[in-house]
Amino acid sequence: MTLLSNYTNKLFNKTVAECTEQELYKVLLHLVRDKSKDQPTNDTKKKLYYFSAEFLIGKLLSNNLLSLGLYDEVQAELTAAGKNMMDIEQAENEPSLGNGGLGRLAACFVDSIATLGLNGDGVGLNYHYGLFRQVFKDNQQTAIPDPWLVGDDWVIRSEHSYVVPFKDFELKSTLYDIDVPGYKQEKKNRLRLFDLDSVNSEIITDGINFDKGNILENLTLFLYPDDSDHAGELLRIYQQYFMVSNGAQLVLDEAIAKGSNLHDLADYAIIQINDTHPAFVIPELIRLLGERGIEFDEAVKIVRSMTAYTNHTILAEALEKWPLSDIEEVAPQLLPIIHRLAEVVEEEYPGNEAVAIIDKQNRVHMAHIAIHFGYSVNGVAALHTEILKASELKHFYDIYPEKFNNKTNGITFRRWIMDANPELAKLLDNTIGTNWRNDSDLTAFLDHIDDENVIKALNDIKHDNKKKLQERLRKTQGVEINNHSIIDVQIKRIHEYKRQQMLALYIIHKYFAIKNGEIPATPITIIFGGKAAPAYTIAQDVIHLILNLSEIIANDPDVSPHLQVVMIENYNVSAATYLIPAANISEQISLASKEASGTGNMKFMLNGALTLGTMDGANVEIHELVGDENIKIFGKLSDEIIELYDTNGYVAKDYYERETIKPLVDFIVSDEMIAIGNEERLTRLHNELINKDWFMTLIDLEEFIDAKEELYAEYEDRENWLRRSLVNIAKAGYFSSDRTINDYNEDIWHLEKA
Ligand code: NBG
Repeated sequence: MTLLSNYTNKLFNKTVAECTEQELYKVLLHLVRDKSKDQPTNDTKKKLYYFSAEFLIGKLLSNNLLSLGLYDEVQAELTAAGKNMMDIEQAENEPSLGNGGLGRLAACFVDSIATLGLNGDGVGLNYHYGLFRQVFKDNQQTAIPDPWLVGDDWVIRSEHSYVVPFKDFELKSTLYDIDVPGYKQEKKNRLRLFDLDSVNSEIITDGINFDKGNILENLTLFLYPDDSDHAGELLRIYQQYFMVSNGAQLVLDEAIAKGSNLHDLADYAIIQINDTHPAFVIPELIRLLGERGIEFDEAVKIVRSMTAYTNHTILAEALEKWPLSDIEEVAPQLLPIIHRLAEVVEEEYPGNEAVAIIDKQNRVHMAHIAIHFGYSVNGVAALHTEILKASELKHFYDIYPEKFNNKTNGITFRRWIMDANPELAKLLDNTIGTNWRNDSDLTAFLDHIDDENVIKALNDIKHDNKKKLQERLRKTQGVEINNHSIIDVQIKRIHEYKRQQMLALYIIHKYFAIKNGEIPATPITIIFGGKAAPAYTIAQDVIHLILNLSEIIANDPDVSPHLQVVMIENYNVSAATYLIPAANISEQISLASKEASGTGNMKFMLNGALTLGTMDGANVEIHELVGDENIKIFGKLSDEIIELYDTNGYVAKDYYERETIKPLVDFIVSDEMIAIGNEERLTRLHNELINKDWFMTLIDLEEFIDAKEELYAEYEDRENWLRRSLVNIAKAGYFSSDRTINDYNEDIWHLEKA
């Protein structure tokens, strides 16, 4: 009996060939789960706990097959039985435990931590319906629940349970685990997700609405529930406190089990706080240590030597500030501790309001707690860390320069090349050998820049990937793309600073040009994907604009053969694994200074797309690695932008009045657009761009248009394009999350390797 037929026989009494795709998915799920169940967990003395509100892990089947070394054998058996892994994967629900960059980064990190043989678990919540599932209706985004927990899957209920005290009641948690096998590792780690048995989906009505006051039934329904009203704000605090109290109890339990007397807790545990959402873990740990007999001062010292904070954005919305009165309503037991922490800071830095824990409006600054009472603060790309030091967190850098460090983000090569682009992975094996699979070093690929066969292979692989994408879009969205077109992609959360609206304005420009008889040499397909937060109106207006443009162009026979606009519905990790390997152009066009790092930019680079970007986030480092010729940079620099904010120097209207820009912006409210769209949304967006434009769409628009035209023209020299693509791939090794995690470990965690 073979590996698979053993299971197909046992589970369905069929041969591999007789099983349906659904059945084969079950078979592989059981196979992988059995294998990883048998693996021991990492058990070195000191352990890392990566606390995060989200883990955007993506489908697990292929990735775990790869890690466990089963992929090739399974693939061969499936092929022999006339089955195809991609079809089988369709049966897997994508876990809905994350939303954006920070969540995807956390997923790459747990993969790399396990792969490097480090002892480290992720700690978070088991959301039943994720953020939401995005559905387009009337060219607008609507949100419905995204049920992904279907019983027989990767999430395994454990025996662990803790009691979390709230003001009016106590909640008893249930811990669920997802195994995280490292690539070719004997030992595994886990994702520890806390949940509540009483949560009840029946309270959801009308999209993703529910009674926000009903904590017993709503606590882990959704990630980032709408917090635009008071009840929503409290719910966020309930979630955060539930996560960290459970997590802290887990940390203490595990340390004690390994022999800690708690005075030496820092020898057993390190907590990495992923953005501010888990920052309550600091007062909570102090409280729990107090309950176990450790005096406040000592508890502060302990916590100060075992917690570290990562900042993921300079946007104010992510530096959470909770009113003291809210915390009092949810977890009043934290208040005395927070007040004492505030006093400690006041004693240490008297009168320094900029670094106070509690501000004049009685709000608690979560980032301030994390910075004062942790030992490390890191940004996620070189430029971002410099901006933190020089402006956003300058007051902290002045007092704690030694705490600040940079950890440029990374991506796991298991998912983003081995799994997403197996043909490219094979080409690398054949040209530079297979070591890159372990050490992520791709530089030897540069030696093949003049090898015609390699260049041709790169071309063929890209084209194959375009065909796969075409097939997927046909199946999932009923959209037909041209697999001979330039594939130009912007995928990420919809946010004004990321400037999807600028790309939309470019599309209008191109639409006019084609109408005017300027036909592109190669047809162009521009693809967007991303969700807009339900309470973020302008972001939804941008989606509306894109969907309208897509319709107008599709219905215009003069333009549609040359230009197509597609917006992916419910963009997620699986969609990304199809889009990125097929892309020629990677749109990284945020307003300089605003994108902390980006990680999509790294995935595109690794898969041979050329970046069209501003000098922002990790684009700066990509530029440095590949050189001017292999990236297209445009737009204002971050210093100029920061200066403009400081001096209120940007006036959108001045740009709008330019004759190159006005017609593009005005097309948003043209008769043609209004005829198919929602007038209120379109007028609001038009108005916003002219009168406010907080993220300066118009400042870079002309340069952006020129850069795009140049890049499209350069695509016509296909050989040179492919050589540039090769350089991007060869230089992408630096962006392996294994490198990032190694850096975290050497500078912050100091865990021993298994
Ligand atoms: C995001 C930033 C990205 C960055 C990721 C991971 C949040 C709050 N921030 O630029 O916007 O790449 O974090 O660090 O998701």
